[in-house]
Amino acid sequence: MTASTASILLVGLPETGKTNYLARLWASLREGKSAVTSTPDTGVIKYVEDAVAHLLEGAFAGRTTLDSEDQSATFRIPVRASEGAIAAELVVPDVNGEMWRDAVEDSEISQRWHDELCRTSMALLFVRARSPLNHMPLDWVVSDGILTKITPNAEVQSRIPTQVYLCQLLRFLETTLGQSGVKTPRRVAVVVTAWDRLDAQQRAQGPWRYLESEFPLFFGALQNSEELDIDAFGVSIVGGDLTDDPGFKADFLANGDVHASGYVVHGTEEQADVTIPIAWLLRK
Ligand SMILES: Nc1nc2c(ncn2[C@@H]2O[C@H](COP(=O)(O)OP(=O)(O)OP(=O)(O)O)[C@@H](O)[C@H]2O)c(=O)[nH]1
Ligand SMILES: [Mg+2]
Repeated sequence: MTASTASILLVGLPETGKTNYLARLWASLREGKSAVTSTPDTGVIKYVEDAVAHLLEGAFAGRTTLDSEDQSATFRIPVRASEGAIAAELVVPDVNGEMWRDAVEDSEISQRWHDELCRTSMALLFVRARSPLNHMPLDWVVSDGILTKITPNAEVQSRIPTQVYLCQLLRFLETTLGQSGVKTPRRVAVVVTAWDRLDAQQRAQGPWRYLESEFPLFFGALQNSEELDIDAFGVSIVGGDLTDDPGFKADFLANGDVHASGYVVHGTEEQADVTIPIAWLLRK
């Protein structure tokens, strides 16, 4: 990475859709017809290619097991948007979500990822719509203490609302992104994955409204962040659910083309191009 090249990191709690988005993104980057493209001379990147292979077989890619401290496993995919846009590199593979969850619970991020965030000025922050792991109720008696210091008590942890974790992840980004003198803008695209799982009314209202109703505390923190340039995106990587919707899966396998599937909602507008959140990060 040269000093003038920005990098983009994927950040999110377990099972929030990081790897599957990366797989779908990679399919588009490889095809070269989207708002963001990549130079294909990066060779065959097995990790992402394997994830794409799952999608082609009509299954979501599995959970990430890579050791987050294994630096040798990290590589960077150069990404480019329109003429004049910021050139950047996507840091892959995405770290598994346990690392981010532990960082919140310990109120501390490992040195290796702290340094990576400081060298990075942009991030995709993942939230998964209707994830069984989303813990919704905000219990102020518990959360109050957590916001000042995350408790090591397992019983209490299991009641920590997801939005409290999200607020802390946002705080990490605010305090680290671009801190080692990076000149490119400090930007965060909040990506709400599995957008296809929401009902028609929620989908029509767009990702900001979704965040406001499901995670009001996190929504407030995003709105009040003076330090970062933030926008929200709804993403469905293939346009439906390959796990719980056998009809959709059968149709996808019979007629689906991974490159023509999936969409992004920005504002309330739906667009077929899944690279849109990256294009937003890279805009001049
Ligand atoms: N319906 C639907 N489900 C999705 C979509 N994207 C992700 N998912 C679901 O989310 C699950 C988790 O996705 P992963 O990509 O493995 O999540 P991750 O953030 O990489 O998880 P870790 O590796 O554990 O950190 C998948 O197995 C799918 O069930 C989507 O666009 N639509
Ligand atoms: Mg993963």
